[in-house]
Amino acid sequence: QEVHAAELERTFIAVKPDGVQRGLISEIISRFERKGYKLVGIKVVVPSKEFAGKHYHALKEKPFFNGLSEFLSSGPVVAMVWEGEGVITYGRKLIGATDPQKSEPGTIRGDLAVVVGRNIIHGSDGPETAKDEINLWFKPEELVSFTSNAEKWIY
Ligand code: FUP
Repeated sequence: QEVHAAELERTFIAVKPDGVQRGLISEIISRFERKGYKLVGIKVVVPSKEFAGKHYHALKEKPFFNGLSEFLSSGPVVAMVWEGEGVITYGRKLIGATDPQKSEPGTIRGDLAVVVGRNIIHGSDGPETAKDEINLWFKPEELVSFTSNAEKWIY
């Protein structure tokens, strides 16, 4: 096993309003936690439509942008930051393809969602967006840094 002194990778994950309404918060947290990733920030928020638009700013030219921003702001969202080796890329794997009709069984969207407009979860798609999204949703003091006892059995 290796000693990890360097800061571990972090990603932004959100359970969207549909996932919250359907009671899937713990199911989603479980999948990341059991994999071996570490939760370093979490809160429940109802984002404003303006805030949702900021979150999805890269999609502002898309025809579904308005509906998407409205949907994200339609109820409570569970905003999280997860940490661990490869968590950005592997987190996307756990989540599955954007369209749940195309997500593999075994993935969160594949197992738990049916249509693209209600795909229950968001995950940053790369290191830059991860940084931007974490900064958008969280203040630095809302995130913790700690070593869990399990870590020496994971790494
Ligand atoms: P993802 O990173 O998998 O969430 O996918 P995108 O960033 O491409 O899309 C963000 C969200 O837009 C999706 F989660 C759902 C919504 N969307 C639609 O509603 N219709 C589309 O055709 C594509 C995406």
